[in-house]
This record gives sequence, structure tokens and C-alpha cells, in this order.
Amino acid sequence: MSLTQIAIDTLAKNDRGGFTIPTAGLYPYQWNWDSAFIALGIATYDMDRAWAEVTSLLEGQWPDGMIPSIIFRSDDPDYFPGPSRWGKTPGPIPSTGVSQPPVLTTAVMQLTGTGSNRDTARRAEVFDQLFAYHKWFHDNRTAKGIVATVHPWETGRDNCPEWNIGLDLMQVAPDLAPYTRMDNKHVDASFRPTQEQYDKYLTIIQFGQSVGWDQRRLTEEGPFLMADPNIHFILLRADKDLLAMARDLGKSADVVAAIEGWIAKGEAASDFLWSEELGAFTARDIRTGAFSKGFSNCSPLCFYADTGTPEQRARILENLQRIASKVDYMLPSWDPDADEFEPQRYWCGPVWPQMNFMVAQGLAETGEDTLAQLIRDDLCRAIEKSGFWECFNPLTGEGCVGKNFSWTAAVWLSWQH
Ligand code: 9YW
Repeated sequence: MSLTQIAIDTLAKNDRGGFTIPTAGLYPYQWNWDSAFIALGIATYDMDRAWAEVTSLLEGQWPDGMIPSIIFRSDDPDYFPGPSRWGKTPGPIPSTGVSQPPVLTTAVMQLTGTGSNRDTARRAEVFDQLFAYHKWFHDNRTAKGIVATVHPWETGRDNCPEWNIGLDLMQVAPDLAPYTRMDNKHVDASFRPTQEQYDKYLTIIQFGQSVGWDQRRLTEEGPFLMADPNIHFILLRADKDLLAMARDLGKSADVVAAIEGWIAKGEAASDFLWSEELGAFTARDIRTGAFSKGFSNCSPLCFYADTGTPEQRARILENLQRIASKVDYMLPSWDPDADEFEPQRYWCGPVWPQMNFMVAQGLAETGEDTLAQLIRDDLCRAIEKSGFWECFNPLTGEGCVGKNFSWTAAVWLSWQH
């Protein structure tokens, strides 16, 4: 059977009726940014079903505009922390209390086409909800003028070493309620975050619950507060797409001006994330100003967001060339020359399909075609060698963590059409 057919079958098996789970067992719910990539993959063969992926995700939007990282339409004992651990949340469907990188608007732009064939009816159907989601980031998840994150899970890059400087400032809650991890029952524990990291992740959840998931209080008073280049660049790109959508739909001058303001704020914030020492955009602790210590796979998303100075972009390209000479499969999630590089441990080294997708798109859009092609080809080689895994060892191309993974199948399909 062709890999394209296996990809379609993988997405069909992970379909739970209008929404798609990342993979059975390990992740049995709908995840926010996963659904955006999944929609792009499904759109290559079934546009109506692809659109349902978008609208089902929007069904979980909170009254304050947030779209949570996970929507719990059931309570699956195989997953922890599920709805009972997150507690009562204000949304229409039980959910987590943090968000994820807001790639949805850019996916909607791509799904609804360009030129005279564009689907303005579908854009109009979701515009207000997308606007409210972006507004939530700019109003409720902003600290010192920078879009912030309050939880490593919100960044989509759970245990990336970027978060260590913020986690080191935190104490595990002395009254942390006991719990049993489920992730390590499904997959090799050496691929997953450590126990101390999990205790801190759960400590932040306990804090969120203690303030009734008031998102401003979580941002201002919570135990963890960092700026993330992943959320930053994805939101900046999405703000630009939202602006194009607003103009296309003839939205009011106030709406257009609000989005223009968010873009100006985002452009200014790129410099905040720039580490001159590393020649990279890195995470920073917002309270202390400390930079993280490595080049990650979201550093080159400056191309995707079309931001950064020519000098900054040139140094990012130099770093990419250096890293390409160290690994067999681009693009590792953490710098192979940095101390905490571990080629099999989740966000400490493995190649992530959705990141290669966005990085390659940004490089291609800005004329860096050779690198874009390398980043596409290397992921395709890893898939051809190992199958549709969640992520891949950048030294060997072996699959890591979850099998039969939806976004890997979706990225494959997006690139075949
Ligand atoms: C977890 C579903 C999610 C992704 C995240 C990834 C992982 C879940 O899986 O987090 O329990 O650790 O880090 O980006 O959305 O695919």
C-alpha cells in the first residue's frame, strides 16, 4: 500500500466523528494545534471533513476567547491529566485551562484558498471567533508588552530545555495532590519528560484551579511566566493572516486597527527574543529577562512570520547550516551542540513533523528554497524509513513516542499535493 493511502487510513482511524485525535491510547482527545495541521492534510481529499475539524475545535472556545489545548468530550481513564484534574473550566466543553500555539487562523487562510476561488463564506463563518482568540492572547496572555506563556504545555513543546530556566525558578507545590502518570504506560518512559518536570506541570495546573482559571491572574500571578518564540512567531504570522482576512471581508476600521496594533506589538517583540550570543530567537523568562541556552526548531520560524532583521536572518541561516552538518535528519528540536540535547527525548532533540512543515513553508516563502527542500526531504525520508510516528530521532530517522500519528500523516499529505 502507498504511504499516501496509509496516511489517509491513519487519519480515518483517528477520526472520532467530526474531530481527530492525535493517536489512539496516548492522546485520546482533540488537541488544538494538531487539529489545524490535520485539517490541512484532510483537505487534500475531503474539504467538508477538513472544515469540520476547524469548527469542532471552535466549539471548545471559552467565553473569554481562549481555545484550550485539549477538549475533553469524554473522560478517558487512559489519559492523565484529564478533565477531573483540570477541574471546572469556564468553557462550553470540559477542557484544559491553557491554550496552544494559535496556528488555526493560518490554517483557515490556507483551507479557504486564494484568488477568485477563495471561500469568503467560510472565512466569514469563523472570523469573529478567530478574532476573539487572538484578542485573548493579546489581552490576557500578555505581560510587559510581550505575549507570554504560563505553562510548557501551552507552547506545544512540553519538555524542551528552553523551559528549564523558568521551571528552575519554581517550587513544586508542597500540597501537590498525588497522581499517577499514564503517558509512560503507553510509550517508552525514556522518550518522555522527567518526574520532576511533571510535578511542576501539575503545580501550575493546581495554581490555575486555585484562581478559578482566571486567565489574567494566571498570567500575572502564576508560578511560570516565559516568552516563547513558537507562540510568538505563530501568532504574528496568524495576526498577519487575520488582517488579510479582515480586509477581504470588509471588517470595520476598528477591527482592522486592532489587528494592526497587534502586528506592531509582535514585530517589536521579536527583538526581545533575540539572543545575540547564540544568533537565535530563544525563549526568555519574562520576570528575570534570562535567555534560554540553545537554538530550537522554532528559532527559524522568523521566516514563517516574516520578521527579523537581515542580520538576524543571516545568523539563523548560519545556525541551520551548522546543525545540518551534525544530524542526518533536519530539523532537530534542540541544538545538537547544546548540553541538554537528547536525540530520543521528546522536545530535547527529535524532529517534529509540524515544525518542519512551518519552517519549510517560511523558508520557501522568503526565497530560501534549498534549505526548505532539505527540511521537507529529511522528514519524508524519516517517514519512508520508519512510518507515521509522532517525532523522529534526528541522528537515525527512527520513530519516537506515539505511532500512527495524525499530524505526521497530515503533513505528508499536504506535501504530496
Ligand atoms: C502531552 C498532541 C500533543 C501535541 C504537543 C506535544 C504532546 C501532549 O502531544 O503533548 O501529553 O505531552 O508536545 O505539542 O499537541 O499531539
